[in-house]
Amino acid sequence: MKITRSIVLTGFAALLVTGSLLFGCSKKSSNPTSPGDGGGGDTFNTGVINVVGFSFPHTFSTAGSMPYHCIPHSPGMAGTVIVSSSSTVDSVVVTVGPGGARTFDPSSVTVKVGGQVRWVWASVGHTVTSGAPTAAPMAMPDMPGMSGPGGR
Ligand SMILES: [Cu+2]
Repeated sequence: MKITRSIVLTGFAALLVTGSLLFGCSKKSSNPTSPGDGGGGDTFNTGVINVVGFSFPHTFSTAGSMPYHCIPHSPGMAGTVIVSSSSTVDSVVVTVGPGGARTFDPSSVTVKVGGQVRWVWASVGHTVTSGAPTAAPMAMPDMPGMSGPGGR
């Protein structure tokens, strides 16, 4: 039956995709070069994580303001890591999707140069991806008042 075979293959493909995303994550975090991140030293992309409690640490070696986002919920789900030579913060934890919300909490954190940010997933279906959010994957109307510089 053509239809049955199609369903089976689709399910199998979904398993393969899920598996490769999960197992590919640790590789990416230790070797943070992924296409589309625009290069530079502090790039990362976890892929979609579907495990509550998943933990992704990243050490920031370059001072500056580092935007990041969640690909499926871009551009609304985004945050910033400020890496500052005047900071003394060694490490900080950011909760991903607290209570199922499409947010990072806190959305802006500051660490010292060489400091570590650890993201912990509180709900599933999110990525932590370096870089500013670009266009939404699906066409969405512009959100007035959300495009200016954030007053944090
Ligand atoms: Cu998300």
